[in-house]
Amino acid sequence: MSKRTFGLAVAQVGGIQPEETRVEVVARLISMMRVAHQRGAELVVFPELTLTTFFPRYWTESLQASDHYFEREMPSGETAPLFAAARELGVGFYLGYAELTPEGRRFNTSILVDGQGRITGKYRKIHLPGHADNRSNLTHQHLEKRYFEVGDLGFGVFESQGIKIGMALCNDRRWPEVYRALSLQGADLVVLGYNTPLDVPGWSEEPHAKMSTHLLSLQAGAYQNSVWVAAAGKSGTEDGVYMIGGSAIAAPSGEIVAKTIGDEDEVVVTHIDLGMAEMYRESVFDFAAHRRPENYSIIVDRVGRGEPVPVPGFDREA
Ligand code: CDV
Repeated sequence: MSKRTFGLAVAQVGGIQPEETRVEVVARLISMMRVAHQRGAELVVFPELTLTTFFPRYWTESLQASDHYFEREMPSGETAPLFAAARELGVGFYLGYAELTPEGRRFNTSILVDGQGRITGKYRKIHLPGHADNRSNLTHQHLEKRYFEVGDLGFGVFESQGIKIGMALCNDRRWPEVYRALSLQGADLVVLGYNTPLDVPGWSEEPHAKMSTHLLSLQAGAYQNSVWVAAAGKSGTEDGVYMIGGSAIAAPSGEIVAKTIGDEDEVVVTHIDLGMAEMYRESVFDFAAHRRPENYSIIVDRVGRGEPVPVPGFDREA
């Protein structure tokens, strides 16, 4: 097993209140990037929709009235200092933000930036949770299906800082297809940002289960696909809504090797061994030797749960 170490940080962001400015948020991100750099990080993962409060909790009659939550360019005047810090420190980053394209399309997006401040990867969120209609009886809503289109870039893996990095966003981490699509493209590491409110409309999971299903998703994705997974979230109270935090790094063994413990801005750094995945890729998860895609067509042919498919020799009507 060859040892290849890489300094990896997840930077959890404490709640961002509606009145906080981009300039203030970017300053917080830069100070976490400096801490990560001092501890030997080469790449820092920031959350989903990092630059603003999690605005899909608010109903809006007019999407245009919410354009101030969106970035029209990246970098912009307000985000340029983050790119400058990356160049100065030689540290790359992953950043989630709301994207408004020149054609007026809206996506929940993340970018990957290398240690020279160059954008080396981009992803637009595919699994958008929540609803599109106004549920005004709720104290807060989850309107990602109203604010964003389903991402149109697929699940991409990008060569950046000498490693292959797959990108995802938040709810994607709960779907096994995502990690498999990225691992099949040779990803060493999957990076993702998230916003997980404790109280999600229609999803009445016990508070302790919110954290365990979050971590379980990272661990299962890492183990079953022989990849490292790094996930950074918001934490603490944002405009009265508690976000669960628990930003973490999972190893190809499925173990959590680093995790935040607080509810404020917090950086954790680990020197991951990329070579550790090789043993898994060459044994139990040697995809080329053991996968049987001829039996997996139901996964792409069928979206929701349905009836059992016929099995030769078993007549269910009899
Ligand atoms: N922003 C998200 O995608 N949040 C979802 C849930 C909580 C709605 C998540 O899977 O964390």
